Amino acid sequence: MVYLLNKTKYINLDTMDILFIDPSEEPSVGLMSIQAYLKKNGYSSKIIYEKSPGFIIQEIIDNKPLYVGFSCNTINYPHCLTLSKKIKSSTGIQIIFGGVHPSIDPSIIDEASIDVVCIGEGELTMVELLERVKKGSSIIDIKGLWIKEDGKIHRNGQRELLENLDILPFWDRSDYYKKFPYKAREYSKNFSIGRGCNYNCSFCIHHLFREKFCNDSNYFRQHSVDYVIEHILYVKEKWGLNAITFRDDTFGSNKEWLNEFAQKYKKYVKLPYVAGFSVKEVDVNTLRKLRQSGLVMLGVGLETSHERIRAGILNKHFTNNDYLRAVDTIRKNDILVWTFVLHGIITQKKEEIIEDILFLNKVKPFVLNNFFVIYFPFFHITRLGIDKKELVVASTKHQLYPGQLIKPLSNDFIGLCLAFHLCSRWPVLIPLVEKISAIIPLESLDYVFISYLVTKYLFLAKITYFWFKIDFIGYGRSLVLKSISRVFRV
Ligand code: B12
Ligand code: SF4
Repeated sequence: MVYLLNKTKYINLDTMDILFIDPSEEPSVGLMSIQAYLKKNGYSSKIIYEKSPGFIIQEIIDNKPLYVGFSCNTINYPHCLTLSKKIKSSTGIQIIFGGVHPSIDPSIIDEASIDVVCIGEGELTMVELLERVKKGSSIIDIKGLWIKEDGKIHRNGQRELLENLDILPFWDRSDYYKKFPYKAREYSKNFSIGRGCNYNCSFCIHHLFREKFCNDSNYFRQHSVDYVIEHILYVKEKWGLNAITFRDDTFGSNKEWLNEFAQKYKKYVKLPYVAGFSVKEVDVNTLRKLRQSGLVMLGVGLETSHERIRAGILNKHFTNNDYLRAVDTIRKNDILVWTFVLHGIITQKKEEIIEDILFLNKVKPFVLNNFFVIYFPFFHITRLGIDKKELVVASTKHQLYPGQLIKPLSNDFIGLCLAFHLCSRWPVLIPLVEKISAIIPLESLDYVFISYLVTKYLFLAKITYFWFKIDFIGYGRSLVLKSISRVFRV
């Protein structure tokens, strides 16, 4: 197989088509899906999980790919850009950017080190790109791509969203597990049942994607139940599996689908699993069936106990009573409650954080994840915050990405959020936390990161305790195997 010269320094002979770079801690599911689809269509690719430019450049020299592809969100985009500059200057290879951030801001094509930007879903687009390159035909009008050629930028329209997700092969996890063998031995592995979401919360990506890619009717899509079950069985056979975490935005959207899923999952898989519903999707009949099939913990987002903020700012429409009813239904079905709370929402005051603490004290979820809102560029909440003049540029030291906007918060506000778990367990601590935090300059610390670490490690501790409780031997075994393979890299 001889490839064309494609404006790089290489003429590729029997080599790789694309080398993908994923510099994040958590693997990009999107890349794993593109890699699988490329393989299915006869194209070769590899995903490397690396941050070091030296390593990446050596991989390029060894594999001589046609393209290098980066997958990035807004937070890791600056790092990907720096890497792309180094790669470009030392190899001259063609570089593609794709993922959440390039999809919402394709103007990054103006960067000299970026040759192609993929907007939206990448599977069909990448296959078309490689097909055309190999045939030697022009690539400048491929849907879903912005392409730079001879100094001119071709801004093509969007590609339609995939209608039938079942045409996609299962995610290709092999490069990830090769690089991190201990991850293959983790007790619970991630799966997904579809793409998109039926809601438009202002702090989440979906309202932007919906505006950009489609009309409402085709945005939320699901795999067939059989596809999901087969994916699970495939992973179980290949790498082993003890429990499942469904990473979907809204697992609970389609009741008919869930009924079929509950039956087949119980029959063919029967492993404990964790999933997330939106509050209004919680209903007793569905939960009963899901519980019988293996559902052990269900996530429901509260975000704030303030109906005014929830509806008016976050665009989430349910009442506190709806939420309490949902929690009650989950508990009655012997399922654990996992919930999410947001801090630093525009217009939110310290007194409202205290009310959130007291509300959560009533709810007593098994797991509580609390985060500060990240005001991502273009998101509706960010536009609202700018209009209301509530946001300022974060200090350079604490920016998650250049120019990040934040809502300025007082010390005692931040203190209450950092001690949110403690205070919601023992509200009597509230005055003490307020007093202590008023005298510590918390706003000069990286409190977003600190709160992220607190919530992440508390979550890990709870989930570890939980898996131990339901499967002492299985979880213990997977923990030992994981530790051994982490140490010896086997
Ligand atoms: C599941 C999920 C996670 C999982 C797994 C993440 C992962 N890396 O896949 C976990 C829980 C680990 C996670 C963590 C985080 N997440 Co998250 N996550 C999601 C969620 C809900 C779904 C992602 C997904 O699986 N999509 C389905 C796949 C198929 O789509 P995709 O990844 O976009 O990939 C397609 C295209 O983008 C494109 N594509 C992607 N990469 C490339 C590369 C090339 C070269 C090409 C050509 C195309 C291409 O093709 C793919 C296939 O069609 C999204 C919301 C959403 N729906 O996007 C948020 C989301 C991506 N997460 C977000 C954030 C902020 C985070 C965290 C930073 C949170 C935190 N504070 O820790 C971390 C970052 C971790 C990391 N470094 O990746 C934000 C990103 C916002 C932004 N502007 O960047 C989102 C959009 C949620 C939101 N707030 O709206 N996340
Ligand atoms: S329901 Fe969840 S996934 Fe859907 S838009 Fe709201 S926050 Fe995003």
